[in-house]
Amino acid sequence: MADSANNSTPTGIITIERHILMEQERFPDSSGALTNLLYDLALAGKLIGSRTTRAGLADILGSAGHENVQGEEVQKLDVYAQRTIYQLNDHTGRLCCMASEEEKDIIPIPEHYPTGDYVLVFDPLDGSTNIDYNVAVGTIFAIFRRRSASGPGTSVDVLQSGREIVAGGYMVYGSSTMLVYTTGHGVHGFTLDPGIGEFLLSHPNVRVPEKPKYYSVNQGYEKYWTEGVRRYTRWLQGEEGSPMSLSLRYIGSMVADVHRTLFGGGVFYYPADTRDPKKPRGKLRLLYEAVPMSYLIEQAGGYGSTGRGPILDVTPESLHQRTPVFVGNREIVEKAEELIARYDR
Ligand code: FBP
Repeated sequence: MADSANNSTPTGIITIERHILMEQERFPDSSGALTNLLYDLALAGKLIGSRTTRAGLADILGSAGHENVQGEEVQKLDVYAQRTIYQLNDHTGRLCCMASEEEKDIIPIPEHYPTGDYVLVFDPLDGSTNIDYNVAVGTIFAIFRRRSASGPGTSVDVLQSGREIVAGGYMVYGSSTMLVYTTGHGVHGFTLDPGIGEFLLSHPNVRVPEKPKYYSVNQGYEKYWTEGVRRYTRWLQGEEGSPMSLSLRYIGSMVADVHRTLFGGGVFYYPADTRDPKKPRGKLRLLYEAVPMSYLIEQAGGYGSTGRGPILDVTPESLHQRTPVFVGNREIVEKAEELIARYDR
């Protein structure tokens, strides 16, 4: 059996647990806390995944009847996903705090539980506007090492740039449930075998294909885009003397649109929207959407940009800070930066 230390593809049936353990071998002095944290996220993925597949049957569709800090209608499945991830991680002693798209403030570890060395930030259910239409949704997560010495975690521990990330990934609940993650040594994809309830390694060492296929954007907002973004879109469509002629695909769940970009090549972007002064920086959130997805794409040979520079270089000023997002094949994303720099002074 080949080991993962030299990044060669392990053979045989590789469960996520076995793979995470093999990754841990890279860090001889590791405490195993990160390993167990990733285990629990995989378990959360199985639990949430099983709910989404039965969504039409179980009383899990529709609104939970209140709004979240983003001003969005919270869906019942959002609540279930949020609670599941929180309850699997609040008592383990691995985390000093958490942060979620669904919670206004940093989520403390209950006082009667020990705190640990890691910070977990997550979007419990991404693409929630698609839940009722049986369209793929997902969970996105990023893990950082704490900065403060000990005790309850604070904003110092949470508001870290993407360069400090130690692990990132997502679960996509689509025609199958997949978990895709990285700890900085390549990107690996696992497919849930519902028959045995195990995530099995199905896509080792994922690389963004060199030949891009799709561009992915909500073109319904084109009238609100800047000149640079409009010209960029025409360039992707093969106009403006461009060698490109990509096909358009847009699901409206970032997880699903980035998953397709990671495996099919191309670019997913959600640019700044000049229509609503409240959304000068785009819609997607930096800490628990843009950073983990950029980290994954870059680990797979691609690039993640704000349109003006690397997303991983941005240090968040606030928990729910938004950012324009361009992720995909490096040269295609760099073209966005070039046209935005030229036309959107
Ligand atoms: P949440 O569902 O987690 O709030 O995420 C926001 C999101 O649904 C992304 O998944 C998706 O890329 C985007 O918003 C779709 O926005 P729009 O409907 O404006 O195209």
